[in-house]
Amino acid sequence: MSREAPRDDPGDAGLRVGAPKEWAAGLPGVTAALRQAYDQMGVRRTALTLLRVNQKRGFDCPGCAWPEGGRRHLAEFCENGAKAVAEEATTRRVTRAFFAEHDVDDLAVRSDHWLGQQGRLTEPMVLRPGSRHYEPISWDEAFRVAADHLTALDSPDEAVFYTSGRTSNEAAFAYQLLVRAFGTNNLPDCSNMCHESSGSALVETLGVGKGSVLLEDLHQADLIFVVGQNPGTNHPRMLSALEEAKANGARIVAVNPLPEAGLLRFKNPQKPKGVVGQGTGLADRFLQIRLNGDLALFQALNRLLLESDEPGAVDRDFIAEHTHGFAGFERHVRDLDWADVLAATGLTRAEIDATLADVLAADRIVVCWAMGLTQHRNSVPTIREVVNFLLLRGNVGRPGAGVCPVRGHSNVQGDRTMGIYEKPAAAFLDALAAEFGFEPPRAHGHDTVEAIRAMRDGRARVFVAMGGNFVRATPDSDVTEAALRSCALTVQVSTKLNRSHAVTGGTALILPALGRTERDRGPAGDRFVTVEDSMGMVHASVGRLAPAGPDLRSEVAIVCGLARAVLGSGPGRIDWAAMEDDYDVIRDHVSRVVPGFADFNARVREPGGFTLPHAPRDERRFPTATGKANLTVNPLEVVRVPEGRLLLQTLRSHDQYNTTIYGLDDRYRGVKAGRRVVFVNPADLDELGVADGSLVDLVSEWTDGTERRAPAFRAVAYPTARGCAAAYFPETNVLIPLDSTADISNTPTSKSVVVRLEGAPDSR
Ligand SMILES: Nc1nc2c(c(=O)[nH]1)N[C@H]1C(S)=C(S)[C@@H](COP(=O)(O)OP(=O)(O)OC[C@H]3O[C@@H](n4cnc5c(=O)[nH]c(N)nc54)[C@H](O)[C@@H]3O)O[C@H]1N2
Ligand SMILES: Nc1nc2c(c(=O)[nH]1)N[C@H]1C(S)=C(S)[C@@H](COP(=O)(O)OP(=O)(O)OC[C@H]3O[C@@H](n4cnc5c(=O)[nH]c(N)nc54)[C@H](O)[C@@H]3O)O[C@H]1N2
Ligand SMILES: [Mo]
Repeated sequence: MSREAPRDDPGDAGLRVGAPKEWAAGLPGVTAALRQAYDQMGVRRTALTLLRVNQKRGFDCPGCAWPEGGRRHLAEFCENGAKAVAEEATTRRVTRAFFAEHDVDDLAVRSDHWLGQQGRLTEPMVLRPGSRHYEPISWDEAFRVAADHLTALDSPDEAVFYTSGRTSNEAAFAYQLLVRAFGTNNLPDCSNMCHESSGSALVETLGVGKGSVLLEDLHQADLIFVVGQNPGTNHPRMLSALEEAKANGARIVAVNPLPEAGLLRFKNPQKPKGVVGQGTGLADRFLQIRLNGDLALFQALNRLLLESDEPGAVDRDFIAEHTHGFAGFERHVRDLDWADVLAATGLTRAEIDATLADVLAADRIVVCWAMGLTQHRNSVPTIREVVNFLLLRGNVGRPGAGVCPVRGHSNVQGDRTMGIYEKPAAAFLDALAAEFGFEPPRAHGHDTVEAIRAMRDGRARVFVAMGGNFVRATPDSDVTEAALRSCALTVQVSTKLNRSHAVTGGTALILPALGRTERDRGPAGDRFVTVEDSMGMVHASVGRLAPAGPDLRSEVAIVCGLARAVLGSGPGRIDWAAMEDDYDVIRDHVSRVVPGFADFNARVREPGGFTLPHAPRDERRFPTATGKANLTVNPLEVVRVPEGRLLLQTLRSHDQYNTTIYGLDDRYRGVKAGRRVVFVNPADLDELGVADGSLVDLVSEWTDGTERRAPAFRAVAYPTARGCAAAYFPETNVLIPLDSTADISNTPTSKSVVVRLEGAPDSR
């Protein structure tokens, strides 16, 4: 089933594995980033570009969604932010000559790394039925090709419109408007694979699907849990906030199967002593939990809090005034079985008791989390239990306390706020109808997994992606690729080449977009866009670099051009040309459709932008079904992995951005020049009879009896929790069954895949 090794991939011939690091950033972080940046864009452009990241009149870092904070240092330096910028601001180009040289079959056997290294896409390209080469096409003709396919469908629901999380608010709003005016809610997005579980759990329990803390809250907290998150790699600027919290006296508890470098110790490259000295020890307590043990851990803490004699262990006033469901919750938690807790977490009772002592000593608690909590079958109940934990001590809606789901893509939160959602609220659709004078579709659309099923089964025939790399980011790669190939048309609005350009429908379009770093010239001067960070701050992003080519268009312009071709003059009152020429027009529409955006155009021009309202945070008001914060009952089901099997998580190396592979090292984990590694506890390797360093196939086993194989991984003895393994995505996405998703959120279970290791001596 699986592809042969890509031709131009150096493979793992040079793979070396050393000891993992115990600290993050410092001088090696600076040099690693600058090396990458010089390589992609030369010295002068590097200096010009990196100085503009996250500055008041600069562009928003395309790296992650961590907020900038009030005082933006000149070049708040972040290694992986710098790499994300270099990847976009590269001087390398993919031209028509490139596509003449490489046909799609050639591109389809290249590695993700090789594809990304070819540089920026520069002009619209089309792959016509029967042809194997992309050829140039004018923008107008490209829009016509797309429009012809879309309007030929039997129903608008046969089209799917994906969005990745870098798309600006303005482009996202225009895009969802186009899709709904066309007549469908098929708006899956990367969120479906990312923080959907957080949104589902938070809407139900607190009434708002977003985090309830601001940066100041983190600085003021007494106790911060960092659960299922690797900030040293994925949110490096968060380490500065943790450092500041520590300086103010906070304790930090890291909950993770892996001893991630950034959690243990941080050398702030911003401070001279961080470059040469010992840095700051971050985590005061490291709970090396088993994969998927977090529901058990938080439920155990909740039980201990309920049983504690300590005055104020439970905030009874808060419970009485602001919550609903306490009695049922208490009954359930008091029945918790300690043997289950210890089996699920792999922790000792002493570790849990010591953590309880941290909790009791803290007045203000924040829990931060990312993909380690969201990508399991029971992710929604797990996050609900985290909410229970915070509610028990009144840790929502007051300074220094709250929920902090740390978002991934830099504008993934904003895209959802703008209406990129397959299950839009009736109120949002009503507002859209009133503003534009047409009746949007009401039936819910496909999320990411449902979209793949629809394409697989022939119920969807046109696929359009606003950014991202759908075939690589999604699970069950072989199934997904076949689904995409069965489409009549696939359209990718992209900045860089990736595998989604090589796995195509009968006709395929590549529409090259301006990136965030680039100047966006309009008829009335330069245009800017806006983004929302992980803490609900909305601010402007202004590109300054010369565009990668004269033919690039902004995402907004692409949406508006496509809309005119598809919709003609209907429906309702939508002036696509006005929106395209002047993004203020879009922002005015947003100000009337999306709550919290009144006076959008004026407020976003204020330095630093503005913060969106958040009822639980601002007024301790919980807009849930009960009108209170809901305490929930979450049954603990311990995942029992069969004998001889491991539970595999698929995660990011230090040298990648999702499916974009910057390089082949994972510095903090001691891996150099290779990605096909599987980290396993040495005691498990012993028990399985697999030698450290040997080659194995990863074989996943699904409940329906099917198996999936990812060949030729190097087994690496690594200090992960017992029974658990880790390997990088996207190479391992082939192992994740399409039907293996989280209850309620339908997020693929990328962090719990049952696998066995099979010796494969001849597979290279
Ligand atoms: N440089 C860089 N930055 C990025 C990205 C990138 O790829 N590169 N991606 C962006 C995106 S879209 C996202 S969503 C975020 C992702 O940010 P993260 O969530 O930090 O990313 P992952 O690499 O998936 O790491 C998951 C972490 O959770 C731990 N973990 C896994 N399973 C469990 C579990 O069951 N319990 C607990 N307690 N821990 C667990 C893993 O050991 C690992 O430390 O980062 C964003 N920022
Ligand atoms: N096994 C496994 N699978 C996972 C995950 C995991 O942890 N494990 N994580 C999941 C998560 S959290 C996420 S968010 C998804 C990510 O899924 P996606 O968002 O679909 O994937 P990315 O790799 O971020 O997309 C990279 C591509 O986006 C395009 N791009 C970059 N910037 C821009 C821009 O400004 N505009 C436009 N139009 N295009 C741009 C480039 O062409 C680039 O090749 O993957 C998910 N998949
Ligand atoms: Mo993400």
